[in-house]
Amino acid sequence: MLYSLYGFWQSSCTWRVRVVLNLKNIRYNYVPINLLEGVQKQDDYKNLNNLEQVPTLIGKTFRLTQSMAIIQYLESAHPIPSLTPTDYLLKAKMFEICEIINSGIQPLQNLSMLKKIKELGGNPKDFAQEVIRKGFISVEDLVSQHHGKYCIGNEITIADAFLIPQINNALRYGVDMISFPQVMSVLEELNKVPEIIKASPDSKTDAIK
Ligand SMILES: N[C@@H](CCC(=O)N[C@@H](CS)C(=O)NCC(=O)O)C(=O)O
Repeated sequence: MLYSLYGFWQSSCTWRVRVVLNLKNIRYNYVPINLLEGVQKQDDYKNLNNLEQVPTLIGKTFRLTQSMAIIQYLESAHPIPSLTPTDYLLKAKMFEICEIINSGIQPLQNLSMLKKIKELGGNPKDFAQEVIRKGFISVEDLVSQHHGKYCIGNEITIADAFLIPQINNALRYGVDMISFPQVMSVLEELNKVPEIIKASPDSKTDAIK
């Protein structure tokens, strides 16, 4: 195998990478890191990722953290099929959606952030719902501009790999997604794609059934 992917079945950032690996038909070795048992904080794993987060991708000569960097590497090293629009503006629009999720939603509803909110006396679920809803208002607006099956028109792009796991997080935290019909219609289309179904958390070896 070319790569080992260290991840956790429920981790949305790992899920993004799994979607891209599957769409590019790249086989990989999967190494589960149980976030709920704190394995990400153990020395062996911290030597790979000192932010104590998943995912980490190991190749023959390198180690990469950060799902966006990992996905960019895979997109360059395995360019077919391409998951990036050739049109410059659409490419920027794709990254706009990715970044809303990558830096505007996910870090604010991450496990360690929600633990901290609880420690400070706040309500983690309310907080998570608020940041997810706010982010999806923006994503819904962007997806609506493209009138396609997927986030950006009728080709699957990296934005779709970011979208699917974030919708799952939204549903886990009890966000009512009825207000985001375009986003949910993209999900319906994506759920018809076998490579995407195969990337779902339930099909991972470390999934708690
Ligand atoms: N920006 C990073 C974020 C990684 C991240 O937040 N990972 C989460 C799982 S999705 C994690 O490992 N959380 C562990 C913790 O909070 O203790 C990326 O995109 O890879």
